[in-house]
Amino acid sequence: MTEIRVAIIGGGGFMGTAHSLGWALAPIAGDAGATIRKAVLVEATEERAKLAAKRLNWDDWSADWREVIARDDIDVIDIVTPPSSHAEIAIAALAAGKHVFVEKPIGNDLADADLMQAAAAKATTVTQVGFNYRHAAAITFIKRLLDDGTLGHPLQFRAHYTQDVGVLGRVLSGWRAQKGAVGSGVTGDIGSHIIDLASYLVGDIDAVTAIVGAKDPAENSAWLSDEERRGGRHLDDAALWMAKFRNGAIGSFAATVFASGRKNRLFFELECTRGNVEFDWNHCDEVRLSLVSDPAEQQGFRTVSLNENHDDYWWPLGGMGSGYVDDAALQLQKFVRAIMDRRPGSPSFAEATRTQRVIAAVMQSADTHQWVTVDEVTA
Ligand code: NAI
Ligand code: SOE
Repeated sequence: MTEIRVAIIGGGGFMGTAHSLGWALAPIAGDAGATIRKAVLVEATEERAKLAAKRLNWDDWSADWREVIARDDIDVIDIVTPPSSHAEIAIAALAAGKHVFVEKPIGNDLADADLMQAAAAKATTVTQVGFNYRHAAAITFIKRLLDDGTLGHPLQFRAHYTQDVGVLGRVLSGWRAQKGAVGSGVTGDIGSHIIDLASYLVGDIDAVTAIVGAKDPAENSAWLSDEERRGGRHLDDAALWMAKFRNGAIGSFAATVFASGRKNRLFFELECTRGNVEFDWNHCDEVRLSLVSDPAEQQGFRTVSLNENHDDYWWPLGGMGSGYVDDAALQLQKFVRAIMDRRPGSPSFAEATRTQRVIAAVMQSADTHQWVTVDEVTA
């Protein structure tokens, strides 16, 4: 069987742990079509690299990603550094003939994303971006209900991604918060996940109109004015936007880290001509479903429990529970299958660049107070 040899860049942080577990689990939990070697963990310093490689069970370590990309015993470069370094590392890795998996958002801004998409288009290797939630078994099920016509035509998508880290004064990694450092704001950081899900399930977003808020966490007050936000040091901490999809559907989105009590709540409902689905990541083994064709006396929502009859649910018995690590592994397993089949990963650099264009459109609309057509946004 083919062995895929992976090097992870930035492996000592939050996602380094999730991906290390994911790479280990992927070929065990289901058929990835190849075996996986966790070959090298790269970190910013030798000490961090050595410690993380030992803790997360990687064969080797390095503090120099360029040297690792040049090695001919590495097939995949897995980038889990902050977004500002994604473009430089990914473009170098593609030029060296490696398959590239990069965490979301694809880059820090649209200029990065455009360069990465162009590099991927020239390469013969496979790319994928870490929009992990689209791989959950519940999302695979909803996608099938859309593709086989059970739900009919999408009409309205409403999504929230809410967390409490801002209101608690807790920032996971410093790079997330500061303008001019490396952060991409709440729209890029968590809003990007609901844009990805909307694009995957409903289709391309055509235009948006948005309001965003930024806040000094030390101040017990409302959002800064647009002028203060644009001139200050804080990125967007909250965002609301409405969207028109190319296929005529409409949508609304909310993302904030100032939502007391919300622990990584990714929620959406999708109304369609023949039914309605509701998903909440905090209950990720369930889908709430209503079908117009249900008998009159049974109308309303039922809860579907994901089980062994659903694609991407990998236990042979429902009710065993799946979660964040399963999702990390599922996306890596699918990436390996894409490498074996020589087809683009899901989402590819091109799809994730479109998501980055929507993020840029949201920010442009918040600044101009106008509807913004996504295709007209340039870096
Ligand atoms: P983090 O700050 O916890 O980890 C980043 C690591 O990269 C740090 O250990 C840092 O030392 C290392 N690093 C930075 N520059 C480096 C360089 N030049 N060479 C080697 N290592 C370097 O950040 P976190 O939370 O792991 O985020 C990383 C990426 O993963 C971001 O793009 C973020 O948006 C994404 N992410 C995705 C999640 C998801 O659910 N899909 C969850 C959390 C983060
Ligand atoms: C932010 O707190 C964060 O870690 C995001 O960066 C991830 O993408 C999200 O899935 C969880 O929250």
